[in-house]
Amino acid sequence: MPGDSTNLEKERLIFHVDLDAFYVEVERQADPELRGKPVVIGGIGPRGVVATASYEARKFGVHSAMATAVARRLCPQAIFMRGTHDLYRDVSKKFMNILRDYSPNVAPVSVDEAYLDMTGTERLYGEPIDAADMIRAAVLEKLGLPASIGIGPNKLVAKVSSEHAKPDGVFQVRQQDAEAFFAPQPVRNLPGIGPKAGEALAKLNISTLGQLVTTPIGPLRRALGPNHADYVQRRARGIDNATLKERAKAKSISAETTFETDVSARSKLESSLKKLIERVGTRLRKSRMRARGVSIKLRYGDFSTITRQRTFPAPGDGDQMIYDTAHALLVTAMRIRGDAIRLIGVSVTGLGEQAAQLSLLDQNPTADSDTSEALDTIRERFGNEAISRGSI
Ligand code: DCP
Ligand code: MG
Repeated sequence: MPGDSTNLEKERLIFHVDLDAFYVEVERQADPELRGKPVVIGGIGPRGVVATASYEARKFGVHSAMATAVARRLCPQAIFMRGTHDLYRDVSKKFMNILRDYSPNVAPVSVDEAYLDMTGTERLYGEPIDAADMIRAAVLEKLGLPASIGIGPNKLVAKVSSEHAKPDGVFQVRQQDAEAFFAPQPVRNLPGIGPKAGEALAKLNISTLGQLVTTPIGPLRRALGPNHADYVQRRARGIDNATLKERAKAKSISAETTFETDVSARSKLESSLKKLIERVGTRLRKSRMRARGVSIKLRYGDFSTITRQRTFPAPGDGDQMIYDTAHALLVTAMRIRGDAIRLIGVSVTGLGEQAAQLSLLDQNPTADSDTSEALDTIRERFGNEAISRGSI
């Protein structure tokens, strides 16, 4: 398409703005006593998980997604708190609105981060670094929160640059420098390379992005799958043509829950499974995708973990179909091993765009998709607890 190629020839200017230690800094606004001290926010019960930690606590090795119990061991002098989640949501909205003062094209990605297309703003704001400092100053003045900004020719390079800008800084990488900037970095620094791909690459003795770029595509395709290999190798060179609103492709959507105490009652497990599927199903339908199958994860009291997967009769997005398949997996797994369960998780897999699948392989959309969508609307308006199916 001629329109596309002109867009790609013109170098874009993309900012990735991300607040530093977001939850902690919001709490510090409310209580200045917390400034300069190690602070950990997250679940504070025996099975709680860290949402985030102040940079003072990170020095001791504390990080997001770590068990709070481990964080307590690493940094006992830290202040541990649950956090004020309604407040974070409000502040997040204000933050996004400030960003909209600087660009008409703002794409929020999570509560505290967004991409801004700043292409063509030099006449207005001067050098990109100066524009970034202006935005950081506005966020600091209006919200009291420190922000870091990565600047790049696309979302990918901007995102990786912002990690280098942190905390409280700006870091710019131009297109011609992107490959050299990426080369020495570990492969896991590349968004899109998760633990599984990281392991597959380690088996090929690939640990840096530079090595990934120079690996012949054949072995790479065998290790990562044909589509993913090409995609990842392009990105390892800092190439990314995604528009601002395009989301990185999710290949699965999952949710899991850890019980306060281990559970062996089937009814309790079934109701947890149902709730998880409602969450996963809502996200699936929101993303306008269909899934080819579902997998469940069960972790027992001794931490041993199993996953069981099954494909659907036809790709779909309805809660009922997901539940029926996942439930069959659960029942079979419980028959084989009846031990009490610590964690249950569910994930829908093999995701694809609805339109493409409808025309190519799915002439028979599942009947309960419409009902599920109606429930989503109600959940959105009245909260997730407002409705849940009596007899799924
Ligand atoms: N968060 C969470 N659980 C996670 C990761 C993050 O609840 N596993 C929450 C808490 C964070 C917020 O999301 O404050 C933003 O996530 P970031 O990854 O941007 O982390 P921070 O803003 O806390 O730190 P920084 O961006 O400075 O690394
Ligand atoms: Mg952040």
